[in-house]
Amino acid sequence: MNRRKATGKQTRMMLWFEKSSNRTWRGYDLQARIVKIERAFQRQPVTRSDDIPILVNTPTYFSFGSLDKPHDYYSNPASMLEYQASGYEKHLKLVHDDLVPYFMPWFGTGVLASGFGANIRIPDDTADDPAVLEACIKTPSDAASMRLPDPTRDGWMPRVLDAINYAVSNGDLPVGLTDMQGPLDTVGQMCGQAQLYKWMYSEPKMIHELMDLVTEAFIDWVMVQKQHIGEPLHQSNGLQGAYSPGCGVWESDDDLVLVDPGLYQEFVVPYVSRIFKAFGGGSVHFCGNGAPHLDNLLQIENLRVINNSPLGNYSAFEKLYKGLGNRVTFQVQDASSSEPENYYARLLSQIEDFRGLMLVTFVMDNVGMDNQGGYIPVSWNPYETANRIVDSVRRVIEKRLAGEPVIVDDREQLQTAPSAKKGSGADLKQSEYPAEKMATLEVVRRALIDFDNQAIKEGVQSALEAGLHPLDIILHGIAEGMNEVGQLYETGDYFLPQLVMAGATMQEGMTILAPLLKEEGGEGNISRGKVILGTVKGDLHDMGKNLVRTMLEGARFEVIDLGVDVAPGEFIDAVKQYNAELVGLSALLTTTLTSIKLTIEAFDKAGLRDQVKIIIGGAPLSQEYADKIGADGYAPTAVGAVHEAERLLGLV
Ligand code: B1M
Repeated sequence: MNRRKATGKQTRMMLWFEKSSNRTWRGYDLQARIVKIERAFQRQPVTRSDDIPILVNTPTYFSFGSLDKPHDYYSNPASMLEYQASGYEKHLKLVHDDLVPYFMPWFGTGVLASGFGANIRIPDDTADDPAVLEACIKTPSDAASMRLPDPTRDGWMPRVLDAINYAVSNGDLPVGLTDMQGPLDTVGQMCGQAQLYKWMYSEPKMIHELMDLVTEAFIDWVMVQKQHIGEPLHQSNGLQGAYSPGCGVWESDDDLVLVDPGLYQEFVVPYVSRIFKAFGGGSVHFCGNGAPHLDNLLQIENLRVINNSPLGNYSAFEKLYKGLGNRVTFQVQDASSSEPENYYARLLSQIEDFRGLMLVTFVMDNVGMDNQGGYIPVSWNPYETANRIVDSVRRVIEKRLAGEPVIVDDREQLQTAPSAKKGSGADLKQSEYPAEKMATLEVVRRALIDFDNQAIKEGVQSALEAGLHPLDIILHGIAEGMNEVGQLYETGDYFLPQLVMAGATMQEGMTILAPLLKEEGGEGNISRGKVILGTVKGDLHDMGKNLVRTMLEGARFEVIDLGVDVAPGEFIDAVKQYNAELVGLSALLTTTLTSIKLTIEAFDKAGLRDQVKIIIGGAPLSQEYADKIGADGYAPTAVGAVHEAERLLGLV
């Protein structure tokens, strides 16, 4: 890998707000809010609810959940600047929060990865964000050929610089950094997340080299942006929608919630520490449960801010917040709640020390968050919603400071960890084999749980030598093992990388067994049905879908995986081509729920609806929604998808 030394000429640069004349914007006095935020960064005592900064971004700089982005938002810097500036002006007039405006040059989550060659999907409409569609590293030799990107030339980086330059020259807002996916997320986008997790085990040296290169590129990229902005290295005009005076950089580590603490410690902590050292401290962002990573987060050097969306997991938030022990500023970033009083009462009910707490929520035009952290369609006035949030949070904190209990509406259940579902993925009965044969099956089952590729080959070989039929090895060894792996994931004992590895181990076993079954004409016995699977149009999340594929394959379904961003017509063509009886649709975005509905309608229109059963799944979906749009099945988990497939095909 070729390295280029990052250059960072930073002489006498000032933070925009450091000049006292800059503490007013278009006639709005920002002084009090700036001081309040600075106090939160110093983690000064909180004696009144008004000491806590509440920042409500309306309208948002990103497109997800937005109804009014101009059509040229991503191609014309003037348009992006005008949209944000006029939005801030309206906001400052109507909302009584602590927002400090700055221009966010937003181009989606894949800018750094695009600099290395990852392909970005340009959204069809402006209610969606640009994001990486395709990995650029498919083999270890691709990894070895990676070079540091040139921000003036590569991928979407020049667009960001154009927007920064335009805003600096023509605007009156301070300018901040673009989206900064950290090295873990960026390498995940470059390799594909599942491939990254496999390589963390099989090619650790290569992944460390990639993390090293991407970290260097990240630092270089921030320095270049700061030079164009005219901002000091150790300070920032704005990070992820919030004025964050205590640190120079932020990094998004969404994949933190997906990998286990061991891998995160080895492959991420040292690299993020290096970034934060270069900028005098930084902020780590992630959506979801970070509690398992408390020790890792505490090991990151120069960590100044945790920016987290707890997504309705109240106990995880409490554990994380208290565990950090007021050593950092904590920004709660959840999307706006549809019942703010209730939501924040639950979230803050066990918190006593409010030093360093900030609320940095955002209001989307047509999507809100329910009390379980699920996103729901809404129709509301963003500015009224923002004021409701401010008032609700202030009331909750007032009560907490006065030592009064906050009244929590208990009609809805608090989120609890999903309970493991009992039952097998492949309708297995415990066989009564002699001990010698059982021992070989146990080796196969165990190999999957330990994702030991050598052990599964040996186990399968000894099972065959002991006289077991290939189909029995699949049924009583492989399928049972995979089912157990799925349950370990659902109970939180395994994380995504372990599932990916178990899937790869399963393939090793199947490579030996499938040809044997084929030879004796029993191929039909392997496949219990053909499934066309994909993430629907507009949605690029693929990890849940990949897990569903692994679990279905483990339960002997033949899966034709169409990938992400799949249009209704592509599902229909695949059903015809493979004569499949089952279709699986995955969606992670509330805004792509309509794609699920449109896909089902397209099957109706094509006259194929009676020939296939359709299962839907993904975090924003529910049985209720499945019933409403006429899906045949719904599963909240990958193991559940197997149960649904079996039920719909009459296999149980
Ligand atoms: Co995004 N993202 N993301 N993201 N992301 C979420 C989903 C979000 C909840 C985070 C948040 O609240 N801020 C939010 C969606 C909100 C909503 O609409 N409900 C969100 C958003 C908004 C976005 C962007 C719009 C951000 C932006 O650009 N403004 C953008 C969208 C891009 C696009 O798709 N057009 C975006 C981008 C990204 C990354 C690229 C950075 C990355 C995706 C990488 C990838 O998938 N290759 C990413 C990630 C990693 C997440 C989180 C952190 C993790 C999602 C995940 O993979 N979970 C997520 C927040 C969170 O959940 N903590 C978030 C693990 C996976 C195994 O679970 O997919 O739920 P899941 O699958 C489960 C079940 O749902 C079920 O089984 C699986 C295992 O049991 N299941 C099925 C799934 N499919 C099924 C199908 C079935 C049956 C069951 O039958 C067919």
